[in-house]
Amino acid sequence: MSTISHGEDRVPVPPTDAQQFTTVCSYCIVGCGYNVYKWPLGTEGGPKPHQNALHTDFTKQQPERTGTWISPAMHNVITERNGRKYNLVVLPDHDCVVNKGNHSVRGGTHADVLYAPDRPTADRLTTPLLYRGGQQLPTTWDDALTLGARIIKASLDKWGPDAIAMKFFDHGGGGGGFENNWAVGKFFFTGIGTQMASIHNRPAYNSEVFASGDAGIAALPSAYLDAELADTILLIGANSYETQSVYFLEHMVPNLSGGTLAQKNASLPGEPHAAGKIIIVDPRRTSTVAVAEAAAGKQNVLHLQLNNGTDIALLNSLSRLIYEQGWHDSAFIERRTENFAACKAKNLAQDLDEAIRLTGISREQMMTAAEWIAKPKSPTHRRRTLLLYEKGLIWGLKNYENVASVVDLALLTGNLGKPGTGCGRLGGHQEGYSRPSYPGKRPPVNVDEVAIKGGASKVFWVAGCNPAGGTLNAQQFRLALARRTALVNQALDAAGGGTLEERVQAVLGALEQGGLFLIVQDIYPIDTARYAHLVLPAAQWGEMNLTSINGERRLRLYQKFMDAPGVAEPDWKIMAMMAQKIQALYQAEGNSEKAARFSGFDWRTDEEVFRAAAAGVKGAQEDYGETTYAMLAQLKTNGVQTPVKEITNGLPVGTTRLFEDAGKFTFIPASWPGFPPQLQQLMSDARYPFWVNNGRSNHGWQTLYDDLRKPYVIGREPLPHVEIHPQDAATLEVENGDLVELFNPYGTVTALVVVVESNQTGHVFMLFEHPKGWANSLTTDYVDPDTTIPYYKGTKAGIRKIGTLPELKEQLSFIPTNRT
Ligand SMILES: Nc1nc2c(c(=O)[nH]1)N[C@H]1C(S)=C(S)[C@@H](COP(=O)(O)OP(=O)(O)OC[C@H]3O[C@@H](n4cnc5c(=O)[nH]c(N)nc54)[C@H](O)[C@@H]3O)O[C@H]1N2
Ligand SMILES: Nc1nc2c(c(=O)[nH]1)N[C@H]1C(S)=C(S)[C@@H](COP(=O)(O)OP(=O)(O)OC[C@H]3O[C@@H](n4cnc5c(=O)[nH]c(N)nc54)[C@H](O)[C@@H]3O)O[C@H]1N2
Ligand code: SF4
Ligand SMILES: [Mo]
Repeated sequence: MSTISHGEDRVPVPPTDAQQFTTVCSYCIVGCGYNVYKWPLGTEGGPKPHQNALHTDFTKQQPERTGTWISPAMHNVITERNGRKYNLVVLPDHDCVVNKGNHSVRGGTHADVLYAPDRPTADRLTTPLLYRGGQQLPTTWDDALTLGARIIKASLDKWGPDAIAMKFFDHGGGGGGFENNWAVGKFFFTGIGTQMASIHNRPAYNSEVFASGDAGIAALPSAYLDAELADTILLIGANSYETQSVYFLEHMVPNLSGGTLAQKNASLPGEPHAAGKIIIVDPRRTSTVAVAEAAAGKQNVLHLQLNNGTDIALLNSLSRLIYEQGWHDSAFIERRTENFAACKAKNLAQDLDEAIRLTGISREQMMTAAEWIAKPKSPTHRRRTLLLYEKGLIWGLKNYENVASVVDLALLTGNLGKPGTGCGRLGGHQEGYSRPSYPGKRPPVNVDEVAIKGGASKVFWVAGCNPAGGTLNAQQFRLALARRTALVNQALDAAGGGTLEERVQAVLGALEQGGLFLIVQDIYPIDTARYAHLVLPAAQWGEMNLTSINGERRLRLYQKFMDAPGVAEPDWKIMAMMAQKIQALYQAEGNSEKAARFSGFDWRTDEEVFRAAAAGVKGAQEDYGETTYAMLAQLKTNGVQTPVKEITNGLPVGTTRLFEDAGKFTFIPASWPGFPPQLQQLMSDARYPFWVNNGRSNHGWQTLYDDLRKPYVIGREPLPHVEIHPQDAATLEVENGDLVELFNPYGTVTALVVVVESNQTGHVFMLFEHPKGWANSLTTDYVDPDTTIPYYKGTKAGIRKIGTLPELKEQLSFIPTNRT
C-alpha cells in the first residue's frame, strides 16, 4: 500500500500534544466526518496508546477503514505562510455516525491534496494573474481588483445589471459552504442585481428539483437511518456505490444483508420485518447492482435496465399497477395531499403496453417492482419504501416530469415523513445554500447560451467550476470563449503599457464589439482559466472555517487547519474585496444609492459571514437559526440535523426527518413527453448510431481537479474511458485500451475503450468529465423548457477506432467492476 502515495514507506504517528481539528470530507453529499492532527515536522508520537494522540496501540496491526489506521495518503507535510513545516494527518472519524471510521477512495486520500510546495499540489494558484501581452502574469490583489472593479462598474453603468454574468458554485463542502454562498449571492443579487446567473453545473439559475419543490417536498427529507429501516430502497438513476459510497456501504448494505433487523424490531415493534430489498433503475448494469447482489442475494435485487430516457413511462406504470392492485395509501392521499385527480388523469393513464415497448421492461418485472414498493406487509402494515434519485433522473430526458413522476409515486404510496420512508435526492455535493433571492424569472435565462451566441452579458465571472468541459454543448462553449475573449486580449494588447483608464476604455470598446471579459476564480489553473483576463486564487477546504449540511441535513463546522498558499483568500473574502472596490468607486462619484448596494461586506471573520447567512436559510430545510461556531465545535463531526428547532442548554436541537407531523403535498401530473427535437434529429441520422450515456467513477472526483494531483488516480485513468458492449466492440473492431473517437454535429472527443457488458448493445457509457476528453463535447444544447435543466445523460454519436497507445494499454487494468 505504501506505494500508492508519494513513495512514503512510513507514516509518523501524531504525538499526544498534536493540534486537533474536526472537519468533514470536502467532496460528496455523504459528508463523512474526519479528524485532523497537526504537529511540527521532526517530532512524532509513539506506538503505545499513551504515546499518541489517537490513544491507539500501534504495536498491533490496525484494521483498515476504522479510523485508527493512517495510510500514506492520509499524511502530508505542509508548509505554512511563515515557512514552518508541519506533519498533517486527515483521518476518518470512527465516532462520526455517518461514516463510523469508513471512507471512500476519494475522501481517504485527502492529505495528498493539501498544498505543499514540493508535491503535485505545488501548482495551486498563489497570486492573482492578469492578462498582459499574451500571458497571464502574477500581480497584487489591488492591481487585479482595481481593473476588475472598473470594468464591472463601467459595464453596469453602460449596459445595466445583465451585462454581468456569473457561473458559481452554490453547494456545500469544498469550494462552497454557507459563508461563501452568502457572499456570492449578496454580491450578484443585492449588489449587481443580475439575472444572468447560473449555477456551477448547469446553464441557468434554477432548482434541480423544481417539481419536488412545487409538490411541497424539500430535496433532502429523510435521514440515513431511514435506509437502515426501509423494507425497500428504490434507487433511480443513481450509482450509489460509486457516488454516495459511504451512505450506500454503511447504511444501505447493512439493511440489505439483514444486519439491521434487530434495529428494525426495536424501533418499529409489532410489525413484520425482513432484510431490505433494493430496486435499481438504470440503463446500465452498474457496480451498485453488483455490490447489492453480493450483499442481499440476487433474489432481493431488482435491476430495471430501462432504455435511456424512459423513466416517466416506467414510474407511471408502477403507479398505475399499484393503484389497480389497491396498494395505494388512501388515508395519506386523503389527509396529506391535493390534486390527486390530475395525477389519476395523467400518470395513472399510462398505457402499459406502450410503456413496455418504450422502456424495454417486462410486465413481470414491473409487477415485481410494484409489489416490492407497495404491497402491504400484513393487513395492518404498509411497506416502508425509501425513494431516492439522482442524476440519471435529474439530468434525464425532461427534468420537470422526471422528478414529478417519482414524487407522485411516493405520495401515492404514502412514503413520506415516517421511519424507513422518504422521497428525495441522494445528492451530489454537500449543501450550503444561503443567498438573497434571485432577481430573475422562472424558467430562468440560459446563461451559457447567451455566452455562446453573444447578447446581454459582457463580463463573465466563473468560480469553483470548469464549464469549458463541464457544461452542456461544451465544445461550442469553449470555442465561443476563445473567440470572444480574444477580442478583449487584442484590445488590451493594443493598449499595453497604457494608463488604467486607457485600458478600461480599450476593454469597453472590445465588449461593445462582442468581446467578453472573463474572470475565473479557482484553486488551480483549470481549462476555463486559459481564456481568462483575470484569474483569482481562492483558499480551499481546510484553509478557512466553513459550514455545510450533508444528505440528511447534518450541519457541521469544517475547521481551518492550515494557511492558504501565497495570497489566496476564501471566496467570501474575494467577493467582499471586489464589492468594497466597487463601493469606493461609486462613493468617489457621489452615487450613494449605488454605493449602498455594495455595502455590508466588511466582515472580519468566517463566523460573521456564517451569522449573516442565517438570514438566507430561514424557514428552509437548512435553517440553522441561532447556531454558532462554538456550538458546532462542541458537536464535532456529528453536528446537528437542520432545521434547528431551538437552542437548549447552549446547543442546537435539530430534526431527524422532515414532514413527520406536518406538511401537505401536491401531486404534479406528468406523462412521457417523447424525445426532444435535438435527440430526434440524432436518432434519425445513421451516422450517430450509439447512445452516449455518461457519469461518474468511484475513484475520480468531478473534473479531477484534485485527482490530477493524486498520481495513483490519474495513473488509473490517464484518459477518459468509454464502456462498450462486447458485441459493439466486435463490430467496431476495438478491444480494451484502444483509443476511439466519438463524434456528432456538436463536437468530437476521444476515449479509451473498456469492453464490458454493462450497457445494452448500441449504448455506451463515458466518464463524464476528464480534462483530456470532455464527454460534454457531445451533449446537445437541449434544456427542459420548463426548468432550463439539460439532458446531460442522453446524446448520440458515431464511434470510430483511432488506434492504440501501447503504453496505456499495457499499464491499465480493464477488469469489470460490475460482476457479482
Ligand atoms: N466518485 C464520485 N462520486 C461523486 C461524484 C464524482 O464526481 N465522483 N460527484 C458527485 C456529484 S456532484 C453528483 S451530482 C453525484 C451524481 O451521482 P449519480 O447520479 O449517482 O451519478 P452518475 O454517474 O452521474 O449517474 C447515475 C446513473 O444514471 C444512469 N442514467 C443515465 N441515463 C439514465 C436514464 O435515462 N434513466 C435512469 N434511471 N438512469 C440513467 C447512469 O447509467 C448512471 O449509472 O455524484 C456525487 N458523487
Ligand atoms: N455530461 C454530463 N455533464 C455534467 C454532469 C453529468 O452527469 N453529465 N453532471 C453535472 C454535475 S452534477 C456537476 S456537479 C458538474 C461538475 O462540473 P464542475 O462543477 O464544473 O466541476 P468541479 O470539478 O466540481 O469544479 C470545481 C472547481 O472548483 C475548484 N475549487 C475547489 N475548491 C475551491 C474553492 O474553495 N474555491 C474555488 N473558487 N474553487 C475551488 C476546483 O479546482 C474545480 O476547478 O458537471 C455537470 N455536468
Ligand atoms: S463517501 Fe463522499 S463524503 Fe464520504 S469519504 Fe467518500 S467522497 Fe467523502
Ligand atoms: Mo453534481
